[in-house]
Amino acid sequence: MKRFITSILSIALIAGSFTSCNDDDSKKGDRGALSSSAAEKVYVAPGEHDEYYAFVSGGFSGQLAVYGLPSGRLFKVIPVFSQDAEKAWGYNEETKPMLNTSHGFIPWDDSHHPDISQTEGKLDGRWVFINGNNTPRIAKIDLTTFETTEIIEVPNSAGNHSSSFVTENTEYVVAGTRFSVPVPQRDMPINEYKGNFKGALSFISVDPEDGRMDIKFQLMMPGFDYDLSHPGRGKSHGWFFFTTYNTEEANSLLEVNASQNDKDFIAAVNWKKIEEYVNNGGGKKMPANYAHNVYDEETHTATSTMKKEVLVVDPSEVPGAVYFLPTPKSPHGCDVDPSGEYIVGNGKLSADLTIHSFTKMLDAIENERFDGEAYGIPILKFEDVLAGTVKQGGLGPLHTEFDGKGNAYTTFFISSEVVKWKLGSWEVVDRKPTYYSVGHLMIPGGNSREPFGDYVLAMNKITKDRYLPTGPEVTQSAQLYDITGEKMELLLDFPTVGEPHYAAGIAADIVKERSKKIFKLADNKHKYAALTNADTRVERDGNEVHIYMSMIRSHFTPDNIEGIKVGDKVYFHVTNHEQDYDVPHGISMIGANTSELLIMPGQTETFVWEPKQVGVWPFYCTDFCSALHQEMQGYVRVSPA
Ligand code: CUK
Ligand code: CUA
Repeated sequence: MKRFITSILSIALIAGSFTSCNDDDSKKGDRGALSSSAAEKVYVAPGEHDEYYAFVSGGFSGQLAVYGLPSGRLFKVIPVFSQDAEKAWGYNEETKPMLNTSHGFIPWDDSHHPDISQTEGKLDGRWVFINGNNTPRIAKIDLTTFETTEIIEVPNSAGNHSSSFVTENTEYVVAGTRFSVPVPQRDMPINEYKGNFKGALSFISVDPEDGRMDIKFQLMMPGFDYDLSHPGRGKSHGWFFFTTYNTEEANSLLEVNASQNDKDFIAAVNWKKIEEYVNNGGGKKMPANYAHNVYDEETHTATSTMKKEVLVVDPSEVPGAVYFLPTPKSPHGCDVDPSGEYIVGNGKLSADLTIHSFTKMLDAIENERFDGEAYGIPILKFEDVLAGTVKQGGLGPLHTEFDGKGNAYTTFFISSEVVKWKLGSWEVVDRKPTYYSVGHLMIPGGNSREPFGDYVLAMNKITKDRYLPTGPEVTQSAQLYDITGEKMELLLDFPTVGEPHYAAGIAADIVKERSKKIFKLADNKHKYAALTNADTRVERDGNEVHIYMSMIRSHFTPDNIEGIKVGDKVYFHVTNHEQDYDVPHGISMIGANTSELLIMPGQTETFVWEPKQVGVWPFYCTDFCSALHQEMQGYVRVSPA
C-alpha cells in the first residue's frame, strides 16, 4: 500500500479530506464512543480462553503474531522471514537454512497476507501461509507446532504482493508478482519495459497429506503490476482473480504515467484449465534458481535445496484460460464473496466500489462478447460483467471482507472508516470511524465459504495519540468491532507487533484440538541428539568439536568440559530430556553470537562457539525452569592453540 499512499495523500490534502487523523480532530476527544457493554464483550476472565485465534502479519517485521479475540491478548510471535533472538530462529544451526535464498541468507522480509488452509471451502486449521514481498517467498506455518516449517522462493517474481491466498481445498497457494520484470532477468534499458517485461503469477501446489509446496506452473502475464488476488469459491471454484494496475506499462509510476487509464483490469484466471493443459504436457520448462527450505519435525532440522527450473505457461497458448475484466481507477483489493458470485474490486483512487458478477462473466465469455484484447487475452465489456456499484462509500477503498450473512465490510484508507453494505442491493447500511487510516480488515473465516461473522478486526497504519507516546515512533494498532447487530460497535483497540498488515482468524476450537503439547524424546531423530546421558560426549574432528549435551531440571551433562583450544569451532548440540508439557530450558555461552536457544522438551538444538581467548568460561540456562534454575550452569576450559 505504501506505494500509493503518497499519491492518495496528495489527493486527500488537495480535497481537504484527510481530517480523521489530523491533530484538530484528535483533540476533540472522540475516542470512538464505547458503550458500557463493550468492556464485557472483550473481557476474557483469568484462566479462560479466547473464542478466536487471529494470526496478524507483522509487515516489515517479517513475523506473524498470534492474538486471541476478543481479548486482543498476544500469545506468541512466530518468526517467519526473520531472525528471532527469543527463539533462536535463524540463529541456531537447525533453522538457519530456512532463511536461505538464491540471493544468500536473507533474514528479513516484508510479510503481508496470511491465509489459513481450507477443506471444501471451510477453514481446516492445518496451516497458515504467508508471503514475503521483498525477496519473493511463500512460507507455511504448521498449526500443530506454530512453527514455520517450509519456505519456497518464487523465481521470476518481484514484490510478491498478490499472495498468498489459497483455493478452497488448498490445492494451490497463489503468489502473484507485484512488479513486472525482464524474464529471464537480464541487462536491458528500463525504458524498454513496455511489451518486454512480464508478470509471473505462480500456482504453488500443496500436497494434501504433508502440505509440501511445489511450484506447479507460472503463468507469464503481460507486464502490468499485480496488486492483490483472491480465489473463486463455490460456483467460481477453479478460477482465481487478480487486480492489476499500471496497465499502461509505464516504467516510472509518477502519477502522470501510472493512472492514465480510466480502467485497469481484474484478471480472471481459469486455473483448472491451465492445470489440465500442464498435466497434458503443456508449458515450457525454463532455467530458474530458487530455494526450497523444509523444516523436518522429527530431526528438528531444516534443509535447503536449490531448484533449477520452473514450468512457465504463456496465457495466449491456452484459449479460455484468462480474461480481463475492466475495473475503474487502479483497483487494489480483490475480494470474492462467500458464494463465489461477486468479485469486489476496490478502486483505490475512486469513491465507488465496483462489483463484478461471476455469472455474467461466464455468460459474456460463452457469447464471446469481447471488447478487444491485450496480448492475446480477451477483454470483456465493463457493462457485461458489472453486478453493481456501491456509491458514496467513502474515500480510498482498499479491502472488503464478508460476514456470510449477506453483508460486506470495506475499509477506506483516506476517510479512515469501515463501511458496511449489502450484497445485491449495494446500499450502505453503516459506517464507523477507525483510528486511523485503516488498511486491511479481517473477519475470522472471511476468506472462506463460511465466515464466522461475529467480529471484524481493522488494522490501522497510524495511531497518533491513541496510546501512551513512545517517542517519535508509536505503535501501530488493531481495532475490534462487534458485527452481530445491524450497526457495528467498536469494542477494543490493541497495539500490534510491527505493521499489522493483514490477518487471518479462525475459531479457536479448530486449532486447539490440533495443537501439539510435546515432542517425544524417543521420536527425536536429530543427527546429534543425546537421547540418554550415556550418549552425552565430546568428540573432536580436526579443529571441530561436537559436544553432545543433555539438559534436565536442573543440570547439564556434561557440565565441565576441557580440551577445547583457541581457534576451535565448538558445536553445542543440546537435547532437552524433559517430557513434561511446557518445561523448556535455554542455554547460552559467554561470547557466542547465537541468541538464546530455547529448547522444548524432547528437542535438540545446536549453536556454534568459536572461543577467541584462553580461560575458563561459564555457560548457563537462560529460561527460568525450576527453583534451581540459577544452579543450572557449567564451565568450558579453553587452552592455547
Ligand atoms: S496491501 Cu497495500 S502494501 Cu495488503 Cu492493502 Cu500490501
Ligand atoms: Cu533450565 Cu533454567
